[in-house]
Amino acid sequence: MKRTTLRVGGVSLNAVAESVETLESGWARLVGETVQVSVQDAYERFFRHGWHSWSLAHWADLGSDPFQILVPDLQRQADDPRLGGVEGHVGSWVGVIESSEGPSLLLGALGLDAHVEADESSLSGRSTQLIDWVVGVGDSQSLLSEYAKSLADVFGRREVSPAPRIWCSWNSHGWDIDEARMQALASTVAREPFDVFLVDDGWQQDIGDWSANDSFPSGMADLAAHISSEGLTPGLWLAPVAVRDSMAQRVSDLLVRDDDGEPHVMGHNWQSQYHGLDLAKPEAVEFAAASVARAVSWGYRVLKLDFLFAGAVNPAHPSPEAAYRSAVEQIREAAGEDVWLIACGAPIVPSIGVFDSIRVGPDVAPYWQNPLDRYVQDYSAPGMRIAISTSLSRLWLRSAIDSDPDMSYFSSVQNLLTEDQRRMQRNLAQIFGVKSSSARVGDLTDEELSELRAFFESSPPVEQVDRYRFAVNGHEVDFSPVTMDGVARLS
Ligand code: 9PG
Repeated sequence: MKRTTLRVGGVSLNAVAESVETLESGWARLVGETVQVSVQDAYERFFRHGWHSWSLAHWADLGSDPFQILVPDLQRQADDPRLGGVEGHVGSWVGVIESSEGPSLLLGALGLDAHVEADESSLSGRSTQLIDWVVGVGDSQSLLSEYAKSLADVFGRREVSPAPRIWCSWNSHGWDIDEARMQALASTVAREPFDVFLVDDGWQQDIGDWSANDSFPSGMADLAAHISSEGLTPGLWLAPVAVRDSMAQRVSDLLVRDDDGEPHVMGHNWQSQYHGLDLAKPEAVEFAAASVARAVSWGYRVLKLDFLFAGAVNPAHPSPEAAYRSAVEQIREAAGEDVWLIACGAPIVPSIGVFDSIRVGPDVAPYWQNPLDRYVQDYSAPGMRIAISTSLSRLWLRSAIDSDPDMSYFSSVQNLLTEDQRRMQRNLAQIFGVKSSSARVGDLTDEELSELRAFFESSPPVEQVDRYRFAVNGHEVDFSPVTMDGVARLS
């Protein structure tokens, strides 16, 4: 372990690492399992980056306590469970500290598993492996974009083709889907500017049994053929590494287990607890890859792979992310290069280079904030405000991977959001350039329909004015009143 003083971006830093090197780009590279950079001055804010799609990303106040989920059981599926007991300001892979005067300081890992902890004058990184870290000084947003480019250099970047415009069944129909309804909807959706018709959760026998249930009597290949015949690309949702309790017996040997031998609980959903595949086991990876390959063989060309974090949690392994990474590489191979793979509920960095796009926030919802959030403080739960805020905090990630801020709403029916709130989310989707909707297109008013068409048919010029202000098609959009910056509790 070496202590060195170095200058990065005109600022003197103390660094602790196995080795330290300043780069021509003006950045520094550290190597180590645990590293630290510290400065003389005191900083005020910390960019806290959550572990997976639904985990919180925001600027925290270093002078206040960090955001804490109040119900420990919810922590399981909200963020990196390894951070459950940690009290300080800590995030995954990258951290930035910022003050009102002077440049910001970034420490970012170029490895698969890493955390960055902050106090007012230092950033400390730790990984389970000897990995590279980058250190930069400058404007926060540029630092984060540069960090994302370094991630893409290390983990790859999928060839950039415009993200398909997706219609998805989830936010309008939920689990209430069946073959006849999906077929009828495909005809309606085909008349609008969508590329993909995606059948979300509800078609499968069970979480872990990826065959059609009784509501899809002709089978999923038949539905894919129908969707194609309407001129749309068939898309399908699956959670290939999650296993509902009811399925645990059938794949018993493949599950992550606790010390007591019981299958580890990854979270609660589908009116049950669910487990995860132990992706360190080749047979578990084969099982997941086979589920994906089967969906492709049915004719689906867009796959939304969800609850992926359940393949990257394993209390018995120091770096379950490494197993996750090699598993998703095999899943990509099984799917083929030309299938558009969407990662959801996915650990961010280990998904880069494998997936075509990744969800970067929790689910949108037809309400701003769930009143229950006050009691549980779950920042990963569905809600429009948190979805907008966390997604926007990850805008820089686009330099590595297409980033998806979830569905846009167009109707006021069964929707508690104000028109302004809906418009704000649609502007966000235009800024990201990754667009989808679950709209009941057949029920929209003429005006709503023309808004939907304008949204999907245009890619308006976007200019970033400052961190939270943009000009979208010349109109100012200001997200600053809704961000979760400095928010440590939902009220
Ligand atoms: C289908 C949905 C949709 C949605 C996904 C995901 O319990 N939970 O914490 C929880 C989080 C997210 C979630 C469902 C449950 O939504 O993001 O788009 O595909 O699954 O079930």
